[in-house]
Amino acid sequence: MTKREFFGVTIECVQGNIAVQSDMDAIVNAANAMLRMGGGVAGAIHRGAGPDLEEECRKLAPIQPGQAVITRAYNLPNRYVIHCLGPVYGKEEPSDQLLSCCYRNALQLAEDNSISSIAFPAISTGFFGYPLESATRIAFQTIFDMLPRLLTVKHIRFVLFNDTDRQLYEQILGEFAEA
Ligand code: AR6
Repeated sequence: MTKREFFGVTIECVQGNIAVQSDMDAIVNAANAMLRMGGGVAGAIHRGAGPDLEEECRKLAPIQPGQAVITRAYNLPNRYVIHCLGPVYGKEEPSDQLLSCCYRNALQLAEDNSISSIAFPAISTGFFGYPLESATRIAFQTIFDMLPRLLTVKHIRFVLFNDTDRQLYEQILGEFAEA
């Protein structure tokens, strides 16, 4: 696990479960439009948070691809959950811009809520079918564009479900770091 610092912000890529990141203020959900439980990341987050999360989400749904909304985290070990609706690859276009909006809007919500640490999953790369490598480049490009303007966010963690995905993230982060 490598931690790197850019513009005073620590960025790291770890293998694990997004629902057990107890040292992070906020975790990001790869949500569905209705902000319901679902599978993958959304399933893990809603199971960890308990039914009160769906109750709060009900008032905020539906959301559009690229949009992000924030809720409390209930039984999860975090203060907030930021729910992003990623694009369905090849269907919701332009997919790259919509995916970029997810990362930008999530980070903006983090700043608006004085959040200092935030963990992201690889939005859209599971059920929504986005190829991992292009999705990873979009995630880093968007975040690197915002880094110089971040005031409250000091720690960004990418949580990848398996070690192959984590290695790809590390490799692409290395390319951005050298650019
Ligand atoms: N922690 C970290 N990463 C995970 C976890 C976990 N617990 N579970 C899966 N991943 P997905 P999407 C990885 O499908 O593509 C849901 O049913 C997974 O390997 O959760 O945006 C919602 O309800 C993949 O790389 O999100 C929506 O309907 C990545 O996280 C839809 O799926 C995202 O996978 C959203 O699809």
